[in-house]
Amino acid sequence: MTTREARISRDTLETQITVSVNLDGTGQSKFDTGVPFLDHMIDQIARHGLIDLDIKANGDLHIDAHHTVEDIGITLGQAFNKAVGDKKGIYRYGHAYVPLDEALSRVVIDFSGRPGLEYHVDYTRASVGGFDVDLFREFFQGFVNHAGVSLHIDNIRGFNTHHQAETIFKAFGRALRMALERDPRMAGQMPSTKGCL
Ligand SMILES: [Mn+2]
Repeated sequence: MTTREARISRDTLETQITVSVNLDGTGQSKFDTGVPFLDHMIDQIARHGLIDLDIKANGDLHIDAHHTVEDIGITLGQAFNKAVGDKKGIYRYGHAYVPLDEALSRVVIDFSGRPGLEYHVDYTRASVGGFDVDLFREFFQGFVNHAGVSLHIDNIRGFNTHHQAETIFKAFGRALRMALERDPRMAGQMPSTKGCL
């Protein structure tokens, strides 16, 4: 069984980012992004997705975290797209509901090859620990555009913003894991009647 790994570097005048991903990992993660709350959230993807992640980012944080967060989403999407390869034998669809105390989120993903984001989240506060939570939409839009996935994110309830965000990222990790797992009954076939994704 081949290991699905990729390493992508992306340089612009605003950010320099390197992402390494192993979809068949154990949840090991290493971050050096300068945005601690984002690190805490992406850590949930690694842990609950059993995906190894190593992310280094050097962004224009003297302006704000916008470019860095968006570009990490883009680079992570590119790394996933490369690592997942031809998608033969995977479940393709994944979904998860994750609670954290009062908060509950649902994430549904399809490795369709077509980018699409439905993002339905009303944060009760605009920021957590100095992090503007509206940037999470930019993160997911960047990921979706470059991973080529349909992604539906709904925060169903919650009043603590940290909990709202954390349930989204945990559910995202779980949904990724389900979608990317190899289905033994598929026996390496393409999970599409089109023959390609
Ligand atoms: Mn937390």
